Amino acid sequence: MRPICLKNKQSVLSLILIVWLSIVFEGCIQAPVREYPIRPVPFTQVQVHPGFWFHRLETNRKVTIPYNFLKCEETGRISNFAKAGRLEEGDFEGIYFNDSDVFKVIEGASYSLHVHPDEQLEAYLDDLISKIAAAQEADGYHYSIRTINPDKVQGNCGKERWSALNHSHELYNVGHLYEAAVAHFNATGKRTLLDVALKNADLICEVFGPGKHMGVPGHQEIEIGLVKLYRTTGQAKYLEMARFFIDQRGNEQGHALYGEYCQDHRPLVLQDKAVGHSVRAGYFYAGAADVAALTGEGQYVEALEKIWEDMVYTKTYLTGGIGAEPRYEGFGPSYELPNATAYTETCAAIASMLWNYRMFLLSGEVKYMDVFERTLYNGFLAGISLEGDEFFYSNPLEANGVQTFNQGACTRSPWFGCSCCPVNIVRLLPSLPGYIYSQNQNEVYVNLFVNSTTQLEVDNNDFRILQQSAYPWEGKIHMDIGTDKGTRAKLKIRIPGWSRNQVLPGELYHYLSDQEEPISLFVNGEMQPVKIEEGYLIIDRKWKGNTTVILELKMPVRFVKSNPNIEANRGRVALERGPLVFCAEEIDNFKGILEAGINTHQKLHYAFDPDLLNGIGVLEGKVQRNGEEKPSPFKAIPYYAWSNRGVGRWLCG
Ligand code: FUB
Ligand code: ZN
Repeated sequence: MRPICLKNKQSVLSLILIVWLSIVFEGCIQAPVREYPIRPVPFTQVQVHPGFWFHRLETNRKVTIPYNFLKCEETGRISNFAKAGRLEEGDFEGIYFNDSDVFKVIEGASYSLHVHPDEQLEAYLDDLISKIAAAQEADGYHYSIRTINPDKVQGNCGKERWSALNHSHELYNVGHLYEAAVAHFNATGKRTLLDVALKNADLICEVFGPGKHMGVPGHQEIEIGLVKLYRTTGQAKYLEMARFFIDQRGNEQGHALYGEYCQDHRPLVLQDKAVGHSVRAGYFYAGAADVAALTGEGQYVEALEKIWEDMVYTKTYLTGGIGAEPRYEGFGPSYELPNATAYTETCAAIASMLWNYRMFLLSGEVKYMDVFERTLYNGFLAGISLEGDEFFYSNPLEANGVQTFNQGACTRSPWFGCSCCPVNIVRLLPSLPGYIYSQNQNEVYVNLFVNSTTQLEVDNNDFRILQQSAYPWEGKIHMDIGTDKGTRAKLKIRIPGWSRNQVLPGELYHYLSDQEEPISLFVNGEMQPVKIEEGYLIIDRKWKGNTTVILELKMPVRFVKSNPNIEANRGRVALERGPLVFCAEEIDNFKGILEAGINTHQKLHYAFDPDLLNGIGVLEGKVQRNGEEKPSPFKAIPYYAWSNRGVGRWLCG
C-alpha cells in the first residue's frame, strides 16, 4: 500500500496518462424449458491456475472482498440494515441506494466462497444476512431507508413505496439482492438470503403487472435478478415479471415515460440506438437477452443487434469503455469520444461485458467475445489498483493530473460516496472463470486464454482441458485435451480480433498496418493447416487419450488509427499489443509527453519487465518533443496499470 499522504495531493498532481499519442447456470431446482443455445461452463467447474488472472482473482479474494465489506461497515451501509431491523437505533446513513452495494459484495464473496471454502467468511455472511433479513418488512418489502423511518422518506425515494420508481432504486436494489441470494444459495446451500429474496420477489409479482402497478424501475437490474430467481426456482412468474419490466419500458400505457436516459423513450423492440445512462442500458440489454433466450423472443434480439451495432460501431472507446458523457453518465452522440473527459464508468464496462457475453451465448458470434476481451483487459481492469484496494469510477484515456474526474480524484480512490464500481468489480472477478469455456452439444468454445483446467461432458464422455500460456504477454497457447474414450468434438478456439486484424467490429478503429500475422497450429507436435471459420479456429476430430494442441498467435506492437469522425483522435495513433492498449505516463517519461509526436514508421521495442508493476510488458520507442529536433525515448505501459505508482511530489509543477 502506498502511504496515505500521497493520496490526498490531487491539487498538485502532475500525473499524465495518454493513450492516444499525437499522430451462470448452477443450482437449478428445476431446469428452465428453454435456454441459451450455448451453455457457459460455470466458474465452479473451472480451476484457474497461476498466471495473469490467478493473481488478480487471489487479490480480489484476499484483499478486495474483505476491504469492501470493511468500507460497507465504516460507511453505515451495513448498520442501515440493522437499523431497519430495529437491531440498532439511528437514522439511515449515506445514499438511498447503498443497500445494493452490500448485495453486490455478498454476490462476489459468495462466488469466492463457492470455490474457496472459508469458515470465517461464511460466518460473516451468516451474520450479515441475519441483519438483511431483519430489515425486511413483514410483507417482503426491502428498502432500508424507508423501513428505518417511513415518515422521513421523500424526494428521490418517493413518499410512498414505489411512487418514485424513476429515481428510487427500490427495484434496482432488490435486483442485486436476488443476484446475491442466488450466489449465496449456490455457494452454501443455505436458503437464508434466498428466502429474503423470494419473499420480496413474490411481493413484486403481486404488486406489479398488467392491470396492477404498471411502472418500471428507472435503473434496470431487477430483470437480470428475476431471471436468476427463475432459473433457481423454476417458477415462471419471475421470468414473466422480468419480461413485464422489459416490455413495459418505453410503453406509456401505465407510466409517464422517463425518456432516453432510462432507455424509456420507446419500447425495446422499436429501439435501435444505444442511448442514455450506460450502466442502465447495459443491464437492460443483458436482461433482455436473458429473457429472449428463455422465451424465444426474437424481436428483442433483432433490436439488441441494432443497438449493439450503434454502440460498437460509433460509441465505444478503444479500451472497450462506453458512456463518454459525464453529465448523465451515459452515451454521447455517435463518434463523440473525447479522451480526457471520457466518463467510461467501470460499471458500464462491466455492464457491456455482461451484455456481450449473453449475445455470444445467443449467437456463437466471435464479435461479442472480441468486445468482451477488449473491455476486460482495458476498460474494466483499469478500474482497480494492482493492490486491490483502490478504484476508478471513470476511466479516461488522457489525464493531466489536475483535472477533475473520477468523482473528484485524479487517482484511484479507496472508496466513493456512490461506490457502485468497487463493489461491481468484486463480483465480476470471481465469476471470470465462467467466461472462458462454453459448449453447444459437441462444440466446445475456448473464448479466453486463462491458465485453467475444466472438465466437460461431450458426446457422453469426459472432455478435459488444461490450458497454459503467458497471455496477455505472449500468444503461444498450450492446451492438453484428455478424453477416456473416443470423443467426437469440435474444439472452437477464438482467434481474437486483434489477431484477425480487427481492432473492434465495425469501422471505428483500424490498425495502421494491415499485415496479417500468420497463426500456427500444432496437434501432438505436428503442424496443422489452420482452419478459421467466423473467427474461430476449428479442430474437428475424434479425440482419444491425451492430445496436445499448441496455438501460436503473433503479437506485434500495432499502431491504431481511429475513424476520422472521432475528432479527439484526429492526427493521432494509439499503441496496442495483443489484447492490451498501452499508455504513456509521465512517471516513465518527460513532462510534455502529452504533446509529443510519434513517427509511425519506427519499430517499437517490447519487453516483459518482471519487476515493474507486478510484471508487465513495456513498449519503448522514440517520440518527437515539442520544439526539439532530436527524438527522445519514451516508454508505454498497459493502460490497465496506469496510476499505480503513486504521484510523487517531485512531479509537481
Ligand atoms: O445508480 C446506481 C449506480 O450509481 C449507477 O449504475 C451508476 O452509474 C451510479 O450512478
Ligand atoms: Zn459504477
